[in-house]
Amino acid sequence: MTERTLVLVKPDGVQRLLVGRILGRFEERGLKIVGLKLVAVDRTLAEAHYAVHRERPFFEGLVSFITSSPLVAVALEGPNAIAMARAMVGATRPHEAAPGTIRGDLAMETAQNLVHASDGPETAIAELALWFAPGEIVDYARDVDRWVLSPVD
Ligand code: 3AN
Repeated sequence: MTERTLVLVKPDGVQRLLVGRILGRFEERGLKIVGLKLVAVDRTLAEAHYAVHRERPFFEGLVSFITSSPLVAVALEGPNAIAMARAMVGATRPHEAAPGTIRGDLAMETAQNLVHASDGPETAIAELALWFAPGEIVDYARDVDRWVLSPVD
């Protein structure tokens, strides 16, 4: 099933010069970039994005981290894109993230774990609407898809 999901390369990824490498992993896998932008996140957007964590002790730290420096927001499309992006990102706590995942290869700390990826269909829809205005997500065909995607999909 074709899905869309939100991935954020968080401020640590931008500051560590890892944007190209992280986006490259998704792109090489075959996920289609359908939205992409650099965002200086304000407190309102940060609080909306992390609303489910509002009562958690680390909420304030999350908000101050994500507003501390720009991040890159990307909308990815593909079959099972939500689960695929989550699997590629790896476990929340980098010491539990499998080698070969982004966090398992590149991150050390939970509070600086480089990437966010939507965790389910409803979250993906809500998060894409939060981060991208309707015209900022673009439908287009890729010639390469006849070599990447099953023709019956
Ligand atoms: P994930 O990003 O893997 O979906 P969530 O949704 O449980 O993980 O947590 C959202 C973000 O909150 C994480 N990416 C991480 O940056 C931060 N976070 C989660 N748990 C902790 C914690 N115990 N201490 C500090 N930050 C945390």
